[in-house]
Amino acid sequence: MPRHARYSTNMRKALITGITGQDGSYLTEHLLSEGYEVHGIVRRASTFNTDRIDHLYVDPHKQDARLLLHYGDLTDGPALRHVIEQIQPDEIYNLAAQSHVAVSFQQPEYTADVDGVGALRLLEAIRDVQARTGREIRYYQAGTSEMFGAAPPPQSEATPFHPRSPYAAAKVMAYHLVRNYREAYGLYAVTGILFNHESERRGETFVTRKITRAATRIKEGLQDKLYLGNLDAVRDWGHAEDYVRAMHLMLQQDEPRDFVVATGESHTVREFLDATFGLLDLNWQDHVEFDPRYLRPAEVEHLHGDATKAREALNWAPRVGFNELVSRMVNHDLELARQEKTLREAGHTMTARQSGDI
Ligand code: NAP
Ligand code: F7E
Repeated sequence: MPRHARYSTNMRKALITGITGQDGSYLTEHLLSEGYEVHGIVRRASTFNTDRIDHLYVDPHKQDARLLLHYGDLTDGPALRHVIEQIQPDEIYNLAAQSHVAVSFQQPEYTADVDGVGALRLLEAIRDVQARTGREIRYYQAGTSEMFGAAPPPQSEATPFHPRSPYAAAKVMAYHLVRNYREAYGLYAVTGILFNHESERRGETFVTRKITRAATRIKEGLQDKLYLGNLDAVRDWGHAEDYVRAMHLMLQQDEPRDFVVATGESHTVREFLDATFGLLDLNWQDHVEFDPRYLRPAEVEHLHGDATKAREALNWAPRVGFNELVSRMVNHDLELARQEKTLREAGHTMTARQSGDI
């Protein structure tokens, strides 16, 4: 974390909040490949939390370092403002969030502060810095299909929001703030309304990764049971690598506009189980048990996106379909399970939890 980093003058600069998350890591790869200097905000933690971007990290003392990290937190307005003043980025991608829907019922106030008010803190800082420097800072807000909640499918930009969790309500707040700052102050600020997107880097308590981690560990004899909640929920699952391309495209348009990003293909959690365990020649009914702890006080039953606007205006289309998504996650996690087994057989104590969830 350099206190006085050297910033080149003509290279486009992006600032990513949530850079250590699933999407942050893929977006960093994408922007570096597009020639950007990428800055990221990371939270201080007592353990390292940069696993997903460690492969991209270059010692900031080296002349060619184009990935630079800064400490900050979405709950700390002055620190965010300071980083924006210091970097003066061309683009800001606000991906930081308490992003787990079930957890948002347990930590509603914190979720609202980070996911809702956090966006406001960034927008206010952008407004001030932009007014003072006269240089435009474009802003991307990570919106979500959870904002549609109970609205019947298919959901598009025209579908009214009906949030079903504190997480979704906080994201609706951020959506309206973005729209308001666009209308009131002329900011180039947009919300991408992204449907579920997964990957080999997905957090292990989201249902897809929880399933692929458990199924592959079951295959290797490392665990026997997997505890889940509602198997009937329907989701439109894509691959995160595809979705970060859409984020970048949204900030390259002549006019700031919001877009839905989705595959247009939906499956139940049960079908995700079929696909995962099927690839491993296992029968999920022999291993999956119901645990009411994983039910939510209010559920989002059916998400199915209509991304026609993004396909037409951004020329964006997903490259990874459902079967490839599942097989990439399964192959990756099978390798992890095999490594774990080898270490275990060599007498090493492993720390992986049985269910990957609390
Ligand atoms: P993720 O893996 O959970 O990553 C969240 C990121 O936010 C992490 O870098 C996390 O830091 C950071 N963060 C959390 N609280 C913070 C705080 N108070 N201050 C600063 N940083 C904080 O989420 P994701 O799947 O990459 O999603 C990225 C964004 O898109 C999120 O805003 C999410 O709500 C939204 N979204 C996701 C999906 C999806 O299906 N993945 C769909 C629609 C929208 P640590 O690493 O330190 O925890
Ligand atoms: O749940 C059901 C659960 O936690 C999917 C976030 O990235 O996408 C994500 O939110 C479904 C739900 O994702 C378990 O009830 C059953 O119906 O993987 P999930 P999510 O809630 O859709 C949206 C678009 C975001 O914006 C969020 O940030 O699966 N389900 N059993 C379970 N879910 C979990 N996590 N764990 C279970 O044991």
